[in-house]
Amino acid sequence: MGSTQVHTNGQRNQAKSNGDLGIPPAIGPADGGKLIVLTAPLTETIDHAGYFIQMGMASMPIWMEGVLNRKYPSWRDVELNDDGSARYMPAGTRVLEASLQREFKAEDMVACLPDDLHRFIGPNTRVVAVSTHNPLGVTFAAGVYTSIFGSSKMPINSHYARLMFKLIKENPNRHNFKVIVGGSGGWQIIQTDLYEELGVDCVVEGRSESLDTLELFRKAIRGDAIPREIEVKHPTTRDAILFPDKRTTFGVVEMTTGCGRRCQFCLPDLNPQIDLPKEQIMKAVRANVREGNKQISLATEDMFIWGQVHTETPFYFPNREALIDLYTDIVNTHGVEHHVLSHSTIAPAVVDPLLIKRLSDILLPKSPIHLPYLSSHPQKKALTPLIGLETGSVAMGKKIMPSKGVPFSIEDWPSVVIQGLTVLNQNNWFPAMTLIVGNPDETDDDVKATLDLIYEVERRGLFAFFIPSVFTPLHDTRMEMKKGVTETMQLTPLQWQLIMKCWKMNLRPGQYSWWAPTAWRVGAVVLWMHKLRKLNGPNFKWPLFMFSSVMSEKMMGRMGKIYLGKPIKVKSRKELIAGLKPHYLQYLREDNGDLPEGYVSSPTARKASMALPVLS
Ligand code: B12
Ligand code: SF4
Repeated sequence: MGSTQVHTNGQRNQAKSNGDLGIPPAIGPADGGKLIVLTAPLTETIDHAGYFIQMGMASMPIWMEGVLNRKYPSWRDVELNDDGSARYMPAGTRVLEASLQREFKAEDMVACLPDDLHRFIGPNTRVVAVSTHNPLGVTFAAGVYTSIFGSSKMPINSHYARLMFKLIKENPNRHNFKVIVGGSGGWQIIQTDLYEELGVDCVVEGRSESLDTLELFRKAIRGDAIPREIEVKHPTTRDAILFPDKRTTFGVVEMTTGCGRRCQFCLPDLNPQIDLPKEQIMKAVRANVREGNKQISLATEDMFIWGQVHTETPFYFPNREALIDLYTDIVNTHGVEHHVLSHSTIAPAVVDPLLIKRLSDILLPKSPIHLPYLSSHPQKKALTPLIGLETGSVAMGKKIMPSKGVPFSIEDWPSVVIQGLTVLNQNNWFPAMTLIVGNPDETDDDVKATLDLIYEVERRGLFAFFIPSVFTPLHDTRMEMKKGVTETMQLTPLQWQLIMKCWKMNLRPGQYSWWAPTAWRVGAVVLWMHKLRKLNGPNFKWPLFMFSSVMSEKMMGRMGKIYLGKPIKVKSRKELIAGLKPHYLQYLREDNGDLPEGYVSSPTARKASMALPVLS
């Protein structure tokens, strides 16, 4: 390793996806192989076509792989080091590697792609450690789209994850080593009990930094029995989180863990709320560019809590100066050509609109995302963080996410979404917003309230990519035992309408040619006649017709086939602030305006506002 030469291989796994699983010849490596071999599915490792390619592969069924092949003919190309190890791996694999190197020698381990496993697994190998994000595609969003198209079990990513497991299982040295799986998707193997089929000995839930993880590897190497499932502790301090000194897929560098808003369905929120030290983040950024990465993305549940965790100010009032300082230093790091946002929440855009403006000034020039029909930036650049909308129903919000919009009350959630999106759009942020359809006990009124909000967004000319997914009770969350909709056949006409209305709105920027709307119309109806009609049942029919615009929504509404949405009363920012608990006012910044008459902000907030450099 350490070499800078790059190899590509456009043929990776291609033949296998056509059913011919070319297992490599049964010769082991000349040196007897590595003691520990780390790997991850090809489709979770590639990073050259942007986040959307991986998200697409998580949701599209394998029979649609040809579409991707045509759009990204070289998606299988990956860069290798001279010894055949992977040039970049998902951040989870890299942190695992760093964690193991506290105990085992670097030369005894390797991180490689599945197609290269045969180069490193030999008689010396005792552990094959797999990191996976979403191996079976049974998570939210991913599951629903494949099931709409017909095969809920085999998204493209899952197909490639299974190929990886097959390669490991059929390796001639399999009897000598244990297969240990970890990562955010490990729970899918536990829940589906696919240990035998995939050839997995143990699934680890939790972080690799844990001393229990090290002990597990020691046991496996000694040849002792290991448990099938083990839960290991999450570090509770900033310094206990490790940063790899190597290149990661998409240049992912951890920024925070946990969240703090306590949504009932959320898994990452169960982790301790930690914002990671700037020096460590910057070191990991430099390691990425040193190894040829041009892109950086900070992994977080909510970028806006960074710099405000366990301070005297509640975490939902962003630390403007700290965020500006961090992002400025990242995008100005020599070699960083692109920067992509990951997750955030929407209330901070209402709390501190000037922060959004300042961040746009810093981040837009390095954004690789262009949205020509939406962006007012001279080069049409845009920022697209992932933000949870989840529901437009206040009643449902109270049940599943009462603190989602703090400091604002969940009663004001629809107004917070509209005002937040207004600020974001003004600054060329066009977020991807997730929605949950089919929550436990969801009524028609809840779905109508969400549709009202979506129609309000449309009426106001605002834009977000709305990504509806069907409720999935994630393992270990506070809603683990709850049951919602389990098949697309069970969706009501209103739930289908919500899903199809979101997608119709998402396609707006792509329909500015004369032919696109017609192509969609014809394509959608033909697909419905041939396949979707049977799969998704009668409730799907009118929402699909609405999606394809075969007739106007008004007319379908008059015929009683769809719900047209009613205008909602949206509070202004000033009205939202007027409804805040009085002691919160001290944390708001005067330079954003809208404070109650005669209010004087606290010395700290005032000082900070004055100290801020003006960037424009
Ligand atoms: C960056 C990111 C992405 C990126 C890049 C992913 C990549 N391949 O690098 C993109 C945008 C492409 C993406 C896509 C998706 N993502 Co994503 N993503 C994240 C995010 C923000 C960070 C992931 C990360 O790198 N974290 C940092 C590393 C260090 O953490 P880690 O991977 O968990 O690794 C630690 C442990 O898991 C463990 N570990 C990891 N591997 C191993 C292996 C062994 C053997 C052991 C012992 C331990 C171990 O140790 C590590 C730390 O020490 C997380 C949220 C989060 N904060 O984690 C969501 C998250 C993981 N994603 C999620 C989802 C749902 C998806 C999608 C399905 C979304 C969609 N519908 O399209 C897709 C699936 C993609 C696919 N290929 O199938 C969910 C997972 C839910 C779940 N548990 O099933 C999360 C938690 C977001 C959320 N809030 O719900 N994602
Ligand atoms: S805001 Fe997002 S990350 Fe935070 S608890 Fe809610 S769902 Fe989880």
